[in-house]
Amino acid sequence: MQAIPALPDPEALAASVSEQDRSAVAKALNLLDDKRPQARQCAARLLAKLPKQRLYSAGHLVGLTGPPGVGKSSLTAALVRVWRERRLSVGILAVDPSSPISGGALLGDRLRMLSGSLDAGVFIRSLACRGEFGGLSAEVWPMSLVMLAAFDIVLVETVGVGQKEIDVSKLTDTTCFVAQPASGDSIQFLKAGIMEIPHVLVVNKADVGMAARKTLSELRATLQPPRNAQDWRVPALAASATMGTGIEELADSIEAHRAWLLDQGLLSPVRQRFQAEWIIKRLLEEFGRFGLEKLGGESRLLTSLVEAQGSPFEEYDALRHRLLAGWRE
Ligand SMILES: Nc1nc2c(ncn2[C@@H]2O[C@H](COP(=O)(O)OP(=O)(O)OP(=O)(O)O)[C@@H](O)[C@H]2O)c(=O)[nH]1
Ligand SMILES: [Mg+2]
Repeated sequence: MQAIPALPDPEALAASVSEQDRSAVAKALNLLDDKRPQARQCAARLLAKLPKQRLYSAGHLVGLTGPPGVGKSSLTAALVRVWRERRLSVGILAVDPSSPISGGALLGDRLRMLSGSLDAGVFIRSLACRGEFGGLSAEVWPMSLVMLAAFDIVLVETVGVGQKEIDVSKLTDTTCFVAQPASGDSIQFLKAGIMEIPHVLVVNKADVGMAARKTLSELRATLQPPRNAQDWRVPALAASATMGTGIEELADSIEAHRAWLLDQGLLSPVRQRFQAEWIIKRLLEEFGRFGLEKLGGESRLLTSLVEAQGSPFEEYDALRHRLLAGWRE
């Protein structure tokens, strides 16, 4: 008979996560994946114990997305090297549509290859893309919060081919789209508004030469200049993960976007909004539109959740109880 894993003490686990204890982070992520009701309660307490300041006002949640094989994992490895040189710790969530095992292993290998070795300041977790939450697993948001408590930068790698449904831009402070040289798809998606405009655009495989330069200039031509002086100006860059060129600039652009968010006072509101949307999406999945109407309608719910102070599980469970209690009456 297989032993049922014992549940950890959420207070102690939260403290160890905040101290960047990698095995504690792994344990916390497993807990978020555990569907048993007691595990859910334990996870809710863990999330509630993580330092709020780190979860909502610090660190950097970076999304790296792009078509299959464009070089996202290679760029991640190259970026990790730059970030480690800058003394930043990095947690990576790799969302793999095919295999959670090979995806993580591949990324790990690439990181080892490019970064020499994986030091204690880098943590990788790969996730299967279960397709239940608009392509992204529902745990990605709470998992990102756990990682934010531990690491300076949390990078989420996802395969995205332009559709809004599998968009990481609803989960990360800064979304970086990686484009393939000589591929018109991303340009078409951008033009047609099928794809959310990313915060940073990068054409990888610049080492192929002409085709990469052409794609870069086409992308630049597609980008609209900002309407107001204080708006974010989306940079479009070229990089080569294998040659290691353009990586510092990419890291700089990603950091510049975070600085802009902070300067505009947007970092916390953006994260509160992701959390509110995450809660609403889960309520919608469980109770449908009718459930949302019972709770006062989506837009009112969004307004109140953006102001809410609780952890995602606490807020979700409170609303769920309100609904169920209302139905029992
Ligand atoms: N020439 C060239 N090849 C690259 C570059 N970056 C990555 N590649 C190659 O492109 C292939 C895919 O690289 P990955 O980093 O696995 O791409 P990915 O986007 O993570 O792929 P998936 O996760 O499977 O979608 C590999 O064979 C890499 O060696 C680059 O800068 N130049
Ligand atoms: Mg990859």
